[in-house]
Amino acid sequence: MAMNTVLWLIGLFCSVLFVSHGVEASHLYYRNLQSLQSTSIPKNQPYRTGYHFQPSKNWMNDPNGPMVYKGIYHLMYQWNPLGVVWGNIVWAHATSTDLVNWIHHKHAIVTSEPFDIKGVWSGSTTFVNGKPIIQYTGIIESNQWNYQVQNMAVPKNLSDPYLVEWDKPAKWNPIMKPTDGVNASAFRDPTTAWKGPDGRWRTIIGSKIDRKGMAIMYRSKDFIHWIKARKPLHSARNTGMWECPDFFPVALKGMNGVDTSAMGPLVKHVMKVSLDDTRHEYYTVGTYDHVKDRYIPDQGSIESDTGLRYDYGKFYASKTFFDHEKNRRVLWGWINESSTVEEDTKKGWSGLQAVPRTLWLDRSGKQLMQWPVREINSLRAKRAILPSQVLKRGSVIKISGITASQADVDVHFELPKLADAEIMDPSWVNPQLLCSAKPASAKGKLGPFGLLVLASKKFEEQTAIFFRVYNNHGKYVVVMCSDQSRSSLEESNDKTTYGAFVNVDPYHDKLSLRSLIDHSIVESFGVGGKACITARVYPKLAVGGGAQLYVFNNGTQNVKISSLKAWSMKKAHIKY
Ligand code: DQQ
Repeated sequence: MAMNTVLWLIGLFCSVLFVSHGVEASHLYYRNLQSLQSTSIPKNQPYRTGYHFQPSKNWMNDPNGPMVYKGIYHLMYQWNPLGVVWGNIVWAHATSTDLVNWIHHKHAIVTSEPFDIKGVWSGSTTFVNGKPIIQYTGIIESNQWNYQVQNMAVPKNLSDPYLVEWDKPAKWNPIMKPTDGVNASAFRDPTTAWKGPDGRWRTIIGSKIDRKGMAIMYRSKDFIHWIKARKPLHSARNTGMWECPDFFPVALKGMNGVDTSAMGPLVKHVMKVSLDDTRHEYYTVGTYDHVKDRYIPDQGSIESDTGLRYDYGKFYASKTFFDHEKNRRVLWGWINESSTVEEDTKKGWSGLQAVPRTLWLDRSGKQLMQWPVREINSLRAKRAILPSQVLKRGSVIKISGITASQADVDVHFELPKLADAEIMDPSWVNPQLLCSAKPASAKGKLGPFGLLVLASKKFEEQTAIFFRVYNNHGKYVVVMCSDQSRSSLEESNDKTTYGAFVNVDPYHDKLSLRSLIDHSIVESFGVGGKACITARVYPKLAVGGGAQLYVFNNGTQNVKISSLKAWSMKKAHIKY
């Protein structure tokens, strides 16, 4: 039996084991692998990234407690110091002055006390009177599997901008226990807290009762003693366990972020949850009724992973923080591998963080917009420009002169003859299925047009990110696809195609596409950040100098490139 089949069976066995105990694991447990360091990590690492955040080795998952303190950005994250699969988790800690280059410090939080002896899981930072306080989930020793409580950690030395030392006050921890009928194995991931007009702090914890996902709310006067609210801030039927909830205000107008405690007529609120069952996230935009302490999503919101998502590809356990120094809200999200555990073991690492994104409310008030933080532009090096031109039907144009395996490309299209769009089939309600049924190779009328990235010289390998435009009873529907089906000659990887409808009127607006290409990751931002799709790919031929970049049009109608710029990207410095 092949090694990966064996590992898969072990994984399956483990999940079955936990389900039979009535407990759902948030990650697959590979008990026999979690402390098995990869021996002889290969020097040749074609899939390690140049400018995405990743640890030196081993497994990484959720971003934890991000913040900016005294001009220094902090990113902590769930890390396994001993293996390439989930397990032995600590809070690894890195800091940066620009969100691009990072220096690691000693682990911020590790298991040590009765209140976290079995695990230090995800959590967030809140500024309380200017002082950062972390709240995180501890796993305690118990007959019950994965018994979860919430703890706090405070900096030992507030004059150290790197906040290297953290204290977990035994006097106060745990600060929240799963009392009152709360499911102890479904009680985790405290959010950044906010202060209500009554001066009391509020925080929420992800949970569920049967299949009803919920955000349990706690209140506190002093940030030490917390009292559970009778009702959750919000819940939704049939969504399963809510991991890593995030709840924050966004300004009604403009791109600036606002403090997590901001409320009133100038803001809307956003609730994001990560669904353990599907490993997808969704968010809604709505109103926070601070008198009743309830969140009410706007009418028409879809509360499942068919609703709005930050990212329609790989992106999970995300978390925002308010960057008070630059007045923006910044989003971090974990991107896992699409390769087998066997491959991860060979390369010696697993998991990346997406490039941090600035996030704000779209002018429509109905959805969020996202864009890579502007600091990423500082890595732009050699530039290639394609002059404005018609991209004829059936054409493929090469973009030369840059490092196509580590690049940033931004293209804007104009559509001269919208009337020729294909008629939308009313059964196409799921964009991902539509994109899978119509890959880049399937000719259309207005589209597919977009980028071919990480393409090999003879196109045996290629990842295509593209648009198709349809006519739906006189209204235009735009779908954005990321087609990984031909991304690698290697068969064992997950090559799922992703798709998203983009809420845009191509009659008035240009269809733009920016892709951050980084060896094994392609992060794409459609129409200024209205729809984002992140994919992991593992080409065999399109690596290093073997990778090519193209713009293509496989529709029967010409489209116009109004501008195309691409840059080689320099390497970010990450010190371990
Ligand atoms: N990962 C953490 C949990 C969280 C999950 C454990 C989400 O706290 O629910 O590593 O990926």
